[in-house]
Amino acid sequence: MRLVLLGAPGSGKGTQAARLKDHLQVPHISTGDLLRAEVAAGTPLGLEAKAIMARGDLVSDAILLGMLEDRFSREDTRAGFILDGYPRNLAQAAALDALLEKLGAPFDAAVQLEVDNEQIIERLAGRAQAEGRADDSPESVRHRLNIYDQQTAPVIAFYRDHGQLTVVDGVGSLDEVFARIVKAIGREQP
Ligand code: B4P
Repeated sequence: MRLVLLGAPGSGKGTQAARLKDHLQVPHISTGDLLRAEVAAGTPLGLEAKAIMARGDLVSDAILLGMLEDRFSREDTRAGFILDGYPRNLAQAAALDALLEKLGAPFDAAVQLEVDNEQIIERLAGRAQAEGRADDSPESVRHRLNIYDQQTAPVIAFYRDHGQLTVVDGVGSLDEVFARIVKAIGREQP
């Protein structure tokens, strides 16, 4: 299963991907986690990304593509993958298509987790208190939601127009949302 997980910041992509990876037995590739690992390790890329991420802006497409090519060159992605946090704009969607075509493995499903902004703001405020992530400050969350509307919503529209999108209600308990996703992709059984 090659799954692309889409949705606004805080819609639960990372939360559900962590469960889906065990269910589907494929790696979870989170561009946010890859970037945070670079920041934590203090690499040149991480130093560049740190302030951009804290503001809630998108890190450059070139950096993201390089990271992704590197990750997809690893053997474990042959079995499939759950891609979380990418693509976030139309240029990234085109780059992903080209990358997967090169690997001879187009994605099977693009699932959008749909959650209203009020709930998102509430969730990220909760995470800001629990984990203190710099980009969960109210100012940064507002900015991330604006970027999502301007840059990522067109990706969703593009996949919808091409009949590649499945929309799943992302509001409810973790178990409820998980059950909806596996049903939507026809993988209730592992
Ligand atoms: P991400 O790491 O992708 O962060 P996110 O959008 O906040 O995460 P997600 O939707 O996965 O939310 P989560 O499950 O954690 O990106 C962070 C930054 O990295 C970006 O702003 C950008 O700077 C950079 N970046 C990443 N990818 C990039 C790209 N492709 N191009 C350029 N830049 C990129 O859930 C959030 C909270 O909700 C958690 O606290 C969770 O416990 C809670 N929650 C989840 N499901 C819930 C439910 N059903 N009910 C109640 N709470 C729930």
